[in-house]
Amino acid sequence: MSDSIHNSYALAKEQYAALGVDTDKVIERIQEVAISVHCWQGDDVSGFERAGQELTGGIAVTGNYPGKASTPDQLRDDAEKAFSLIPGKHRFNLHASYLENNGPPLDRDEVEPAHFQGWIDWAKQHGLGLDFNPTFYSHPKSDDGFTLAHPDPAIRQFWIDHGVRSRQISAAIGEQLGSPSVNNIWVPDGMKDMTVDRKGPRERLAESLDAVLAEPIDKQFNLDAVECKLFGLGSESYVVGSHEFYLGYAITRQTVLCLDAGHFHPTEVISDKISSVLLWVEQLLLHVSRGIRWDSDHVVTLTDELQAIMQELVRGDNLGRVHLGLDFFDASINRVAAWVIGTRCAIKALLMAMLEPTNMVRDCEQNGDFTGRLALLEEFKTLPFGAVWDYYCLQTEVPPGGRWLEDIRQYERTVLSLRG
Ligand code: RNT
Ligand code: ZN
Repeated sequence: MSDSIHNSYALAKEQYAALGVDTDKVIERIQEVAISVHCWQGDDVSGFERAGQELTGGIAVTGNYPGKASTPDQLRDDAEKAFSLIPGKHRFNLHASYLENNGPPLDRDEVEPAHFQGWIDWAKQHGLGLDFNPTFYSHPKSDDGFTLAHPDPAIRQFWIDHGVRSRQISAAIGEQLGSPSVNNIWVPDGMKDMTVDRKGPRERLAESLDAVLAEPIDKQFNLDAVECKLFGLGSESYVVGSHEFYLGYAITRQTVLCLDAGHFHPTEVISDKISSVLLWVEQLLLHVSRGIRWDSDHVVTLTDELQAIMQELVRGDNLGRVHLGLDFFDASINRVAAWVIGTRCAIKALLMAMLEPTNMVRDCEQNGDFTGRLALLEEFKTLPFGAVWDYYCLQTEVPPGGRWLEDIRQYERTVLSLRG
């Protein structure tokens, strides 16, 4: 098997070289790109605050595949399994609700770096980076559908305090791991039906965010990001943190802007937004996801849009300014496999983009030869990209092709199926 992969790679390398693409260099380059793998696919966005906590905030997980992680150790085991089947060195993206608290129950406005030390030590041990998110949902104080924009100043203050503490945790993570942690703020605030006062909540959200971000923190340790959304379940008519809201906020406050692929109108794509917003904000965070009808969070697959996103990052030379994160949750399939499928697809799309003989089509475009551009772009689709992917997997000691699935099945038999 490994012989045939080497042989196929040698042929592919020649074919790409004839088009001016150095596949060895691409394989070197792609290893520098870390994907921030979201913890919440592993346990249906449950977290470890309380058993049986209901998921709220306008997001929903469907399915009841057995074997879900219900402790931090189980989630780490599952993540390690997933990472062992994904080429490259990556990051793990935590939510505040994934704390480890051995003391008396504490509320969101009391979380501290100490509650994440287990995660930090684990990340260090495995050479992973970590990112962070304050958790503004699944909590009694978010049950009205409002958090940072809540009309009650006391509730607003509670969530501001949570935001402040989350930033401090994120900074502690970044400092200990020697790599800035992106702290992404997403709030579910919005209304189900016709909203008369659309301005007030937005003014309050801006003011609360300013309070959350007031403390100066070194960007070496923590990077603040804000995430917009068009609608959620129960916030169909009005979302306070819309795209326009956060675009303006990120520009004026110089934060990172987060674009989630599932957070726009179904015909609207984030791939076309990247080159525009990068003119005005310094850095982007992408939540790579796959929206289907009402759901913004299906497992990422190798779609046209995923390829278009990665093409934008590579063609536009934007990788240095974009943090690549994943955001999906599916409980109807093996959750560890979901991580592997989504992350491998993201990396595959990136590899495809890096292998593209872009200069050839760029020349066509610049010369007004749109026939040539279309013809070549279609021809590129059947270049032997799969041979390079398999070789890359082999080089990084993860299973090429579909062989990782047997590993997952084995893990399901020996670990997941034994969980209560
Ligand atoms: C929700 C946002 C947000 C969440 C995570 C769990 O619509 O996409 O990013 O998915 O924070
Ligand atoms: Zn998201």
